[in-house]
Amino acid sequence: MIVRIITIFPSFFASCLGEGLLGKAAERGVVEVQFDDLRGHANDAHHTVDDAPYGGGPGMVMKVDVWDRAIAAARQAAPGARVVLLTPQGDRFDDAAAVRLARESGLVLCCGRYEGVDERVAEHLVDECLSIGDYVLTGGEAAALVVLDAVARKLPGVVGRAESVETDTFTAGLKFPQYTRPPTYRGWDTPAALRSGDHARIAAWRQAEARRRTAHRRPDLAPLAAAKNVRLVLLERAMDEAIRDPQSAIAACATRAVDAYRLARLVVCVPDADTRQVLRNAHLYDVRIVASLAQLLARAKHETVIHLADQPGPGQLPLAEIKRIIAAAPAGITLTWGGVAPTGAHVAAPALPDLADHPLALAAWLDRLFGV
Ligand code: 6GU
Repeated sequence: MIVRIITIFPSFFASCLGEGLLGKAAERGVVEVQFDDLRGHANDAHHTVDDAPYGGGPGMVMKVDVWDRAIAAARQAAPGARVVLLTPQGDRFDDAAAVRLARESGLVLCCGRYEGVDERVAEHLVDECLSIGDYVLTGGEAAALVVLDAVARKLPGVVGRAESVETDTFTAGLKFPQYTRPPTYRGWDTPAALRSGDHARIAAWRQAEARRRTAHRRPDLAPLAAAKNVRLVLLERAMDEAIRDPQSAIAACATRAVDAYRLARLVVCVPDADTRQVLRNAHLYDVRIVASLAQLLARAKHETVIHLADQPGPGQLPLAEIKRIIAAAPAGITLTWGGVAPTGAHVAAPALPDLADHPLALAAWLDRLFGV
């Protein structure tokens, strides 16, 4: 990936790019970082890049024509690259944005300075504006470095084990705590579970700690973390309608919900073999197609199964209880909808009792469970 940084302070980046993972990534050619000094695009003897703001006020504003020339040169040097202006006025840069930008063939990071950049740069010249958080930096350089680091570690071959990236904080809520030798230091112990050598116990401890921590420190991320282990299974009745009409509200609602709440997967149960084949050939949904729920669960012994009920009935649990069950589940969670409750499943009371089996009821459930 080519990353071109347009800045009035190219030397700001020198030491960071020689060190650590970023340095290695550059060495191996996974990222090629280019610098362009914005002053080189000024058209006067003083290399002026800024001017007083229209309407008055303190400070200076970076000039649109200078940025125009610099960005045009960047687009020529890195064709197809995504051009980003770093500004506290931008959209929030987060882990999902890092994943998205890592798919680009190139990035142009435009570092704003002073009180701001002429608005026409944001409006007409760049592809998007990003901010790294709710605070004001003296310039976009530190932000560009943050973006470059976060994007680079999503590229294959930058972080040693792909697993480290998958278990990153934020992809799955906050991370579990880590310890290394000695086992006890000044009376501070390493948790016994981690020294047990029992892999299942270790995994369970880590998952529980990660969830507890996320819920406590970052409740805003908790639903996202919870949703990661959840697959949504549409049972026969839901599929009947979806098969009859692939544009049905059910199919659309389910596929979009899986994306929106970042559930692990959408699975559909289709008992009829011919219909299964038709669905597979049609590539209608980005889903797993199985003959029955039993087949799906046969390979997931520790799965917690929760059925979202269509009709009010005995033994159903309220939302708060279902949330607790999801938070405490030792392994993955299978949510079923659109049919008869599987034996042994926890049954959640209908989200919208009056709408019974309407797709809106499914949407309401998912939003209450996993909406932020
Ligand atoms: Cl991208 N630039 C500046 N100057 N300040 C910021 C920022 C960017 N993100 C947060 N604060």
